[in-house]
Amino acid sequence: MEQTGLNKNASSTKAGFIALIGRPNAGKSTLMNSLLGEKIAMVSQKANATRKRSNAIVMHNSAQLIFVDTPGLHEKEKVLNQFMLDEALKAMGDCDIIVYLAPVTDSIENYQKFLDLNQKRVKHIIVLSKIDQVSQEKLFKKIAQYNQFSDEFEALIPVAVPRKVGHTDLLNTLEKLLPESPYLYDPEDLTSELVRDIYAGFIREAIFENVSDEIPYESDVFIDKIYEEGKVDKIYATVIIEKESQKPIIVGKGGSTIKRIGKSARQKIEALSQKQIFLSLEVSVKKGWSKDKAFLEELGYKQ
Ligand SMILES: Nc1nc2c(ncn2[C@@H]2O[C@H](COP(=O)(O)OP(=O)(O)OP(=O)(O)O)[C@@H](O)[C@H]2O)c(=O)[nH]1
Ligand SMILES: [Mg+2]
Repeated sequence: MEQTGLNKNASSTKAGFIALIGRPNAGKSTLMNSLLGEKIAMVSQKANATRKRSNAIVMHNSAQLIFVDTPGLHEKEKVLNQFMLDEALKAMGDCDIIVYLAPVTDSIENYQKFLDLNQKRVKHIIVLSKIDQVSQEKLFKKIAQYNQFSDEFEALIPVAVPRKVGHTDLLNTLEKLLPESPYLYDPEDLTSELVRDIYAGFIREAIFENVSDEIPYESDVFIDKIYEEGKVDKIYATVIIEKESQKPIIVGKGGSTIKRIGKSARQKIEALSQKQIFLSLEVSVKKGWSKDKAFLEELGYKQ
């Protein structure tokens, strides 16, 4: 049956929220982008890239799978880290199904910690990620370890994003587990996120790519304004950093680093929007921003 618009016939469709949960760097955001077939979430080789929940709406047969990407489960220290952990825990409690992602090289102890955190005992699937990085033998050994807990999970699916290994299997399994429901969003929508949040993520991704050490973790991005002028979308954004001493690093000699960040972010935004983009980046120092609750709310860290 062809679906057009919101489907009111609850008996023929399925829909629900699927939280992507796992340690930092497990590959949650990468998998969400890959299942959607569009890059909307920022990704990094460095851990603790994702800071707030975001979602991707994936249509599969007659099911609407709403994937919720979350910050990695990690030890808390700062206000921002506490926010990030709470985001993940809330997503776990609010969803229909959890996909617990663990790189195939990860220790099984982390899975046991996850089981303790899943206090509402929401149904979960294990996704063993990055299986392209190990031999078959190592993969089978790891599967055997997880299988000791087979009463706990609904399915275990090995996945590798580069060749989309395991994607159809994962979507089919999730479709079976989802409740019957009318669609919760327009099937044409890719996400319910605001464009400004997606673009801020791409600018953060470009910062992660271009500056090392602590700056990616001690910075954030605020979109000041976005407007259309002729065929061009104009975006004005501010990069917030923690210390005056970080300014020359992020700006670079003659502005070279901030220009590189801007160019890379612009290309990522253009790839998604399919429009010509003008991006202007300012740098502003705000000491202690990641511990300032009111300012964090301004940046969109609201629960
Ligand atoms: N080889 C390989 N690399 C992968 C795969 N999936 C993700 N990666 C890489 O793993 C790194 C981390 O990916 P992310 O998607 O940012 O991980 P995350 O779980 O969202 O991390 P946080 O947001 O920090 O919690 C990136 O460099 C990805 O390119 C995979 O299937 N194979
Ligand atoms: Mg992420």
